[in-house]
Amino acid sequence: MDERKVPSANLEMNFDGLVGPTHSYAGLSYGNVASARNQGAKSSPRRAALQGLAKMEAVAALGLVQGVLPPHERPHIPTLRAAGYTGNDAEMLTKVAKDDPVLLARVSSASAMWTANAATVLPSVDTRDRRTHFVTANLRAMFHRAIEPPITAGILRAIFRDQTRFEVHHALPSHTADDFGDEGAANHTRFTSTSANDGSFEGVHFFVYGTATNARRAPSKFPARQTRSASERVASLGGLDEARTVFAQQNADAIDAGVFHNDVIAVGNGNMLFCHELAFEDRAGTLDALRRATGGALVVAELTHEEVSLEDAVKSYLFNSQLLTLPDGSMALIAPCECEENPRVKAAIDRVIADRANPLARAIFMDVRESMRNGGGPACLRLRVPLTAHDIARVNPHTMVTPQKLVELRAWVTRHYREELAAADLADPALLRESCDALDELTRILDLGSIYDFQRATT
Ligand code: SUG
Repeated sequence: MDERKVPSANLEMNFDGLVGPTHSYAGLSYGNVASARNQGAKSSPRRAALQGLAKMEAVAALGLVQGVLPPHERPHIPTLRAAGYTGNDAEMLTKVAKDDPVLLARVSSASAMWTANAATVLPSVDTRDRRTHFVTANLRAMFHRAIEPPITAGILRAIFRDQTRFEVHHALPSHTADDFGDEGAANHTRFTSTSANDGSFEGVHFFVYGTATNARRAPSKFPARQTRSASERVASLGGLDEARTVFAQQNADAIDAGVFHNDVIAVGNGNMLFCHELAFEDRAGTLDALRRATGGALVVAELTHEEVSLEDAVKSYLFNSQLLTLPDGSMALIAPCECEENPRVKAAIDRVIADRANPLARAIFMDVRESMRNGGGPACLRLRVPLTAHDIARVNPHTMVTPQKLVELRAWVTRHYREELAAADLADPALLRESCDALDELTRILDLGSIYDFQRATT
């Protein structure tokens, strides 16, 4: 086996989504300003995937355990069939491109790359049955994302196979506009009482929602994607201790400014919360509740609107940085390179690093521009899985990023991915064939078995 030795310490794993071969800019996410701004631009699937791999390599080089989640099959032919399209694949693609190009863009989106929206992860130390629970997100707010959950659940089951240690739940049911809207870990943060963040330390679970039946206010322009009812169901599925669970409403004005998930305005890790003063509807009450739940351990680094405006925060995606605990117990911020280019944002990062009251010791700037143009920064691209040493040995080892795996994955991307993609290319049956060939090979590289519909089709 080529994989690295199983680490002996208890660890948090970061699983990044590998960008898929149909990565494109279709303006599909209302309320996500980058997605709207870049609608119709040409994309580079190859560059996007290589940028993602470089980020994985950088995190692994810090001494952390990095994993990878595969793309979903796109264009998603089963969704077209369910919508009444008939004939062979090429005929269906031609017809939908003519009739309904938006539907074609939706079933082609590579949005599964943003694995912070794949699921909410509840580590074994915090759950009633002492197993790690994954609650697959239903992503019901956007059509192109609402088709992700069944494939996501299948992928998670192929990685976390040992049911005595892991449970992968189906997505929450969602049948009307006001029931459980769940966007996964992007609206969930787990705090501990020190900078240690792995699955052996008890956590406080912080759920942030955009809307609730008794919400103080609602956004007036853009949709609130996460509902409080969904967050409560997620907590309940894991049997979390109520005394260690905090629910808070997102600031409605922030949603209207383009903060469509909490991870666009706040990031937490271990005992540190890094956020904007306009993150929560009830700022003081939320911070108090978190301080109480963590027994006073929480360290808050907060930026005022004066220091960094909401607009700059959304443009630079400062708070969509990964806040990581390094092996020496200090923390690093993996930030988008757009943050380094904005003098106000860069100055704010430098100020927080210089402040000895918090554990942040350094920032590393990464170029993930292809993903950023769709509103996906470093933190959107990863799902955190806090594990114990015992359980990390039960994770499918072929999904762990090693130097050798990186060589293999880079060669795979270079072999299969197009350098450039325009909207019209999504109807090209050759793109579908190329994608299926690539994904089929990837399931062997990552030892995932047959996770895709096209691999299981009998006709
Ligand atoms: O759901 N963008 C994604 C970005 C998700 C970011 N995730 C987190 N914040 N955790 C979304 O809005 C745009 C696709 C397009 O327009 O082609 C998109 O789906």
